[in-house]
Amino acid sequence: MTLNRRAVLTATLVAGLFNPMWAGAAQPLVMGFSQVGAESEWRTANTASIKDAAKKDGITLKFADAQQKQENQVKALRSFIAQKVDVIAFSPVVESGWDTVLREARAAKIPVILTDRAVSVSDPSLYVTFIGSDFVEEGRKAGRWLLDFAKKAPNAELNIVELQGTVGSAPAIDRKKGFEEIIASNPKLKLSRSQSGDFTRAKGKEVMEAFLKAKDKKIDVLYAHNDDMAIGAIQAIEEAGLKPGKDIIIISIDGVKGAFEAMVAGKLNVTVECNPLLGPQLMQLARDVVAGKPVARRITTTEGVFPAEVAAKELPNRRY
Ligand code: GZL
Repeated sequence: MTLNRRAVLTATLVAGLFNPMWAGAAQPLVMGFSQVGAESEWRTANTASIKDAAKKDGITLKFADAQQKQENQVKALRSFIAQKVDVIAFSPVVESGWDTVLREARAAKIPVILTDRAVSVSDPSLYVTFIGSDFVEEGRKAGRWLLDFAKKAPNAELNIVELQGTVGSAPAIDRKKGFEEIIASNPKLKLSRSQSGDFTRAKGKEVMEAFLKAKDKKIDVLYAHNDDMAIGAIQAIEEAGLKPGKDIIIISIDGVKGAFEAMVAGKLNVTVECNPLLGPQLMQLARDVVAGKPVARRITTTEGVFPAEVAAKELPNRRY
């Protein structure tokens, strides 16, 4: 064997000895993440938080955007199972229809973490834990703000219209439930119309236009399940020649920058915070789950309520 060939062979062997595979270095954890879509400012911030955290944490992230379609999420979860990822995390676009694919993940011994939205399954052991907000409490916070607002004119009946989130989604179901639970204590508060705007600005504007065209009763209050629909509705209200935030009081949820800007402009009255920055907690949770450490079944984020009066001061502090 020539000197040259021996040198090459030796170099290869030495390099091989330092291959992390052989050095016993831990392989990066691989997470499959199925995201609802890119329907709102909140979702954009949520996705950024997850991607940034995975990068910082050295976790290999396989990310799939479902464009708000459940069938795309089921396909993504099946693909993650086929790729034998270490852990699956996802934000389920709707609550039902997950039992079969979650059973497939369990059969493949891949743990599943729910983030942001919950599922309704026959066997809760099909997922390890949930990290996200308490949507019922968010609805209650919106209702409590309105109860307080109504005290300014105790004898006035207030006609409320509601822009619901995606039909069948946990936030839409629970935000409605919490809001109605609270306003039930004041018979002057009447919810006259309620329709889904699918959490988007475009649909929120379209449905608000229809509410305004109905002209059956003067609308006093709009309750929107997220800021993006509220911002779309603000456009419809202005195009109808009315003053949003004054002629129609607007209550929404998320606390995105666009909501703070609308409040500073006097067009939105309050936003209930729903924290999308779950990335760092999710990555730590994934490591703990894969390591077999015990984790809480439900981890909820702490969130505030931001009325228009504090918007200008708070806006510079907003991280999403
Ligand atoms: C809530 C999240 C909702 C946001 C919307 O945690 O699921 O979905 O409120 C988003 O903005 O579309």
